[in-house]
Amino acid sequence: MGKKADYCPMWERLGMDIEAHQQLMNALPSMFQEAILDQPNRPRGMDYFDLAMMEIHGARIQEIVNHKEAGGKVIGAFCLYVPEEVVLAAGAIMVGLCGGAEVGIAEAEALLPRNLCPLIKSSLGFKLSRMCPYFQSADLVVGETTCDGKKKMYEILRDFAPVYVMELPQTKSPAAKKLWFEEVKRFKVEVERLTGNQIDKKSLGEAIKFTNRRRKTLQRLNETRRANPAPISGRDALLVSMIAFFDDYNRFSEKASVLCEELETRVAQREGVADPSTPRLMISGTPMAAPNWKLPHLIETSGGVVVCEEACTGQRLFRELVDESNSSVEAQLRAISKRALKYDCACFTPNDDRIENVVKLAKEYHVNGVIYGVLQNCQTYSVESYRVEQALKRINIPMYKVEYDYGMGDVGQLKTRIEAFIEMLAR
Ligand code: BJ8
Repeated sequence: MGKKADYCPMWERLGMDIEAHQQLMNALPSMFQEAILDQPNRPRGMDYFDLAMMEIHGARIQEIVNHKEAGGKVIGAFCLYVPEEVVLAAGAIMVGLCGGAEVGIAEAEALLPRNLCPLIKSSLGFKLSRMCPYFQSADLVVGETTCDGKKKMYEILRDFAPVYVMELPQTKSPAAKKLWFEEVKRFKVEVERLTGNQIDKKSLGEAIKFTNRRRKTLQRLNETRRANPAPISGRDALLVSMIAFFDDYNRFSEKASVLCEELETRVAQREGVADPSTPRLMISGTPMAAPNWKLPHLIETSGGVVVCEEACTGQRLFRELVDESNSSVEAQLRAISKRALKYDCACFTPNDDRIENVVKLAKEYHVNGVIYGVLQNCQTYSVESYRVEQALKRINIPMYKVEYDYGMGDVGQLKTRIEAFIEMLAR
């Protein structure tokens, strides 16, 4: 390996708090080593994703800065509903801004109630503490009217960054679908204004193909996880999903395809990361934004293996494709809006789609149990756990609900409870 690049001048130009950021960078490698790199029998194809995570504030940011210096724009978002195809079609780079670490939470709690979901506090905290180069690079931050905490946080965020909010309906009625289609069109106009680039059917068609290609690769990867033994750990599969939110689309699809080939060979040879008798678990619930691999880490060091994530950092990220057959911008935007409204975030009501989908995934991935993970104070996912549990009971799959935050204080207690659940599954 060559000499490590010095990114400090770049971070300084982005207005980051270099000292505080350095402390974060010093802490991450040992966490990453313990949770990810120390796992036995990892696929070789993970090397790229390890490097991408280690360089997440380095090499990828350098590419983004180069893009900005060449006149390109960067758009950050916190939710899968924000149509990435529109951003790509205008030649901009899209990045995920959801915070998955305790970083900046103290700063955020000076402005937000303490009893708020850690993802919201961490997202604002990353901006306030000037420790996230993605936030610092963003020319526009796109919010959405999903949960109440996020909606109100965006009002505060406006004091610190340019914010644009999309109005997401919370039902799937014909009127709601119409509203969302109008919102997608309004977003296109905003992105064109920001970038100075017109979106036409060619650029939008290509963007749809790029994003679909990434989704299809992730679908292929996840297909392999139906096999027993599981060819890849839940932590590694989550790491791949996390990188998808930051990486260049083409490069990501290429590297993930290489990994898929290796996993398919493993499946054919019945080679896996855990003994075939290991209890197979699905994680269902709130997103696990980088570097929050707390739940899969706990599960996989407690005798289980994670084979599926029913979450935005899992199945929801790649499950639906956009129809590629449309030949006008209007029809393409309609297809983009239709795809998004097939998602089943817990902010929707009623949300039968999600309940049905959890059951379907539990069967398809042959899971023995479900860990329902909710970030503390997330009301929508917490309340919806009741219906999910009832549906799983009907197919005799036990579910265990855990609420957690980004700190380490609850790790011991969570581990004891998760171990007991997995032991019960193994009997
Ligand atoms: S589509 S899951 S990315 S909104 S965990 S901040 S819901 S209080 S993140 Fe999400 Fe879009 Fe839905 Fe997905 Fe609020 Fe709950 Fe916190 Fe959450």
